[in-house]
Amino acid sequence: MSKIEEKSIDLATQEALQKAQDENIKTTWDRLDCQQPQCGFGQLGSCCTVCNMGPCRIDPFGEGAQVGVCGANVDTIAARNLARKVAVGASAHSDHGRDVAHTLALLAQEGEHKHASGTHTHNYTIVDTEKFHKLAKEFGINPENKSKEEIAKELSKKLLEEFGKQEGELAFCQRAPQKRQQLWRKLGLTPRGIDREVVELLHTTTMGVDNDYKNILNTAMRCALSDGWGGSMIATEVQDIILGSPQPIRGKVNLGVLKENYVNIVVHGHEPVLSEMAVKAANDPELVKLAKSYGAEGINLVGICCTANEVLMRHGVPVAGNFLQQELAIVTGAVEVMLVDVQCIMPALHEVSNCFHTKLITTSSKARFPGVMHIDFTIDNAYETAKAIIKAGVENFPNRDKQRVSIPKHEMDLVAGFTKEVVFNILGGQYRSTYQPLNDAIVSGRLRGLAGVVGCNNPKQTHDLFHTVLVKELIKNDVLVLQTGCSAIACAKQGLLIPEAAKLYAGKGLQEICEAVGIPPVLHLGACVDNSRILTAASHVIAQGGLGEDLSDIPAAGCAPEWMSEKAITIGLYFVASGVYTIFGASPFAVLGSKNLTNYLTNEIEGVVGGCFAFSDDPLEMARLMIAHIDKKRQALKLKPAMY
Ligand code: SF4
Ligand code: MSK
Repeated sequence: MSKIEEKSIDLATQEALQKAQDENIKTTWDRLDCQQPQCGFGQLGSCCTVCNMGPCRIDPFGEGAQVGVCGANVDTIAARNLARKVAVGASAHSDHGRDVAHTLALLAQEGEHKHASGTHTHNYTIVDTEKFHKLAKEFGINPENKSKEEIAKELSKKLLEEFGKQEGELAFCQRAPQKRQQLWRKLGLTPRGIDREVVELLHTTTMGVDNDYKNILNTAMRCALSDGWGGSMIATEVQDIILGSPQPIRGKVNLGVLKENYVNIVVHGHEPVLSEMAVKAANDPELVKLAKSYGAEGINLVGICCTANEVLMRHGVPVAGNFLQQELAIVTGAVEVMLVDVQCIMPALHEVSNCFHTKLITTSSKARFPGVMHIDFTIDNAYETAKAIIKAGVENFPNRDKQRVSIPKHEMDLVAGFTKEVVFNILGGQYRSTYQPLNDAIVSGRLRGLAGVVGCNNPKQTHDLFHTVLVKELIKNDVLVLQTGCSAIACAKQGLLIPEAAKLYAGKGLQEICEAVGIPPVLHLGACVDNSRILTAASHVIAQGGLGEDLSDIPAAGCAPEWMSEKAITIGLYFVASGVYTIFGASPFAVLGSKNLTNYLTNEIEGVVGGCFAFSDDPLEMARLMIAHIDKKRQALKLKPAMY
């Protein structure tokens, strides 16, 4: 078993892990130890369970079986395995997008009901009217002389149709540069309907259908694009409309945001529709009064994972931690309720919460745990549900064992909320929103380029180490870093998401820019679905001019250094299919068993779509590779070398 300092670089995590160890509470790191050695066939992607003639596995040393019972070789098997993960990742993001679009539809219905009955029943409203009207126009709806309910009804119908469409092109593909759209059309990669692409990918990867690994990859890319330029983009856009578009906002991050004398409620998962109501309910005077009657000073709502990013971006709600800290928040002994929705919620939370007074409460009919309290959340009972959950937390406060409470004192400031619109405004000034200063900075070489660093944590790597080392190296070399998800939380904990970080860590060019406009050298763009913000921001960079005609021309690169989720693979593939050079960290997705597929993904595919993958288990090497790629793109554009 490795030492605690080898498990995480984060001091709060180390302290909480020590407490878990002292109290003999098992965490993900212990369970990883119990899994050793992990299956070599699984790691190489050369095991197939697609049909009941198997499971089959291909001998990597060329001595044993080289094909499965049906005759599938390792290229087919590895490509199918990868593709199925892409389908799952796309379905997770896109189902999230569907639920948010559905909320918009219900909002319209309830609004109509309100007009008819004169009563106010709904919990949600249109918060960002400007974005709402812009999006309506993008979908061919003229908002003039229409009530917001009428527009919401028409718009939600069109958005929901994006999921079930059988032909044509997803509407948001038109946001991509013309050249990229043409390439997708030429290659047959333009997604038609979101659900259709997921279903088709699953179909083609079943036994006895597609055996051409390159063709399987094409189908997978179309599916991944239906996530990035479809489901995820719908989630981001509609969340901004009904919950408000983020603005730069200060917040705090790490386990130290839990408060000893308060009722602590942790929201965890991905869909912000309920947690938005939880934020309101935590401030409900009736519930605050109740908390005080139990001896607490108030109610402290904090977040984990992407739900945390959502409520941070919109309300400045503190972030307790990223993926690998979910169990540790409970281990502090100070959490009354952990409210979970969907995705990235470890099944182990049930057992860990049973070691304390913490109530784990599930809220989605899609994500239930046996024996765990479930309070079903629906859009029309949103506020009541949130109140009931917060109340359960307040009533649980007296059950806390004060002797077992130990909250690590570590917390850090951060600034989040940098959407594509915000970057537009900040760079161009309020009256001249433009990306020109950003493009000029890249052209002049003051800024070397852009990097997206995203994704999860994985106990196979030292927690937060890769994110931090990589991002520090990038900003040192004048690369402006855009972040989402648990990666943003990792770097925030290390103090990289505050404007002051520019002086401490950034190269001279990036420092000058950050100081001129008052931004951190690392910009937090939101949750995992908000990777779609990176796509639209990059499209604006191209539209602004001077940096080529396609996304693949921009001096930019992406990386998921500590990834673990299938969703990360889908994100990686839609970035590659959009023309971005993308590195995956220590455990490359399981394709290495197939030399052909690995070569295709890391080499040949660049000639097809302009982007490709690289795999590395060294964060400094990742940075070097990304910077070399950025410099290659600068040369191709005939730009001067980086200034400093
Ligand atoms: Fe084996 Fe082929 Fe069935 Fe896969 S599809 S389990 S390789 S027989
Ligand atoms: S939450 S997908 S662990 S980034 Fe989006 Fe974090 Fe990865 Fe989940």
